[in-house]
Amino acid sequence: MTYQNYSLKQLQQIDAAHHLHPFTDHKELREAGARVITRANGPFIYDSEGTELLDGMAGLWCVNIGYGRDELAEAAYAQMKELPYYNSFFKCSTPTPVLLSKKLAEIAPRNVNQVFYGSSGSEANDTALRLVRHYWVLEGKPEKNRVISRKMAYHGSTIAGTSLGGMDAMHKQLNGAVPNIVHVMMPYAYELALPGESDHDFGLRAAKSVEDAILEAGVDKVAAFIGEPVMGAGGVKIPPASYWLEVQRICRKYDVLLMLDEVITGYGRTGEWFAAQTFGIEADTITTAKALTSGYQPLSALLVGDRIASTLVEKGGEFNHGYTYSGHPVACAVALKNLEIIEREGLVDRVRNDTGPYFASALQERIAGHDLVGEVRSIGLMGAIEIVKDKATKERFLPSGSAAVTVRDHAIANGMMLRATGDTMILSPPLIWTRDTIDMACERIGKALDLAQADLRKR
Ligand code: PXG
Repeated sequence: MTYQNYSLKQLQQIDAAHHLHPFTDHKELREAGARVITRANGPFIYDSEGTELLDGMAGLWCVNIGYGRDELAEAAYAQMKELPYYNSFFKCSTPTPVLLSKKLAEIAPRNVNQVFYGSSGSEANDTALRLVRHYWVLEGKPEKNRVISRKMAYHGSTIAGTSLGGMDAMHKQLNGAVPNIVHVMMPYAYELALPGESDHDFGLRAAKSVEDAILEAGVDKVAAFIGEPVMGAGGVKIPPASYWLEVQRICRKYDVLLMLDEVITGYGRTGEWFAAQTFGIEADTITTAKALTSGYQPLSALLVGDRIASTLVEKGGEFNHGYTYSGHPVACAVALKNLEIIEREGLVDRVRNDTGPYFASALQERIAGHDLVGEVRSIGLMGAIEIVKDKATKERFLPSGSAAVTVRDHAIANGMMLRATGDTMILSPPLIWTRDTIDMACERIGKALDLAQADLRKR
């Protein structure tokens, strides 16, 4: 490819001159220059200088089957030659979204049998919000339009995604959120559990905040509750087992729809196809994207439960919503092949029975004891490491978030791509990781923690 004619410095200069990156302080990036990733294979990514990094984040929570899969490239190529694009508006369809919808209905929880496509998680959540509100209008209850979400939730970066999400910094720049969305506490025991409160009781208390919000708004006003089964960008916050069952009970009691955002947890990450299955709950909508194609193509699928779908079909009328690329034939062909590979290689079972439990014990045994680590936690192949100044008091380093960045920088310098969010290190690797890859990651992270500790002591 022609980029090889450019030096890193040239690429960085052109990048700085013309490319506005997402979630970036542009002045800072222009001073430092971007790291340019040029190729990848299996669990490894390589930058323009040939440096190999073990990718602890599966790209951005998405490359579940790892890099360098010829079969996905071939599926895209074949589909592009046969039919690169046609729309699914105006009573038309193309074969790959049809077949993908059937496949998704097979692997989704039993009450979910319909699919609406977009190209990103944000778009899918926009669809989900419009759909639940439309549902209540069709049911003759238009005043039931409030949606309850949670602080620190991440539901995307469009106006609807940001409004649904609970990130303060994003809300500050919104200058007018979508109305009638409220945010309750997150189920984050490490910081929010009361002294002596069991995980079980904390889960019930966090769920109670949903009930309180419903009662405060008035039962007749609440359309739905939305949540990531495990909060991702907010810091891999894994709720106690009591939480989701109780949230489901509350939603049913007050006839509030349950919307799950499985953009990160979908397609195997927690050791089931969907985290809804891991937590034993049923949802009315399940937002998915990312690992649906392992990130090889942009594609999202909003999985729609029977309750909403049957009203939509039976009460009729046009749902005035859709995207040019809804059901894109190439993206859907890639998704079909990706799901086939996940199945053929038994990756979901492997996470549940082997690598997930091994990952959990490796973090406990090799990372949790480090002086900088307040807590490790994981579910399937999704984990977090809390960075603290004092293990006993959970005191953090100041300024907030700086210590995690120090750890991350040492991790990258030692061949390990990790993400830092606030004071939390995050891991969400490809599901192809083996026990050996987990060992390699723990060794590199351990080294990064040691080096960071030496730096932080000097401060
Ligand atoms: N829901 C969830 C739960 C997500 O994690 C989205 C929706 C939006 O998807 P799109 O495809 O519109 O980006 C996401 C995306 C991070 C990070 O810093 C996480 C995401 C995106 C960008 C950065 O961890 N998640």
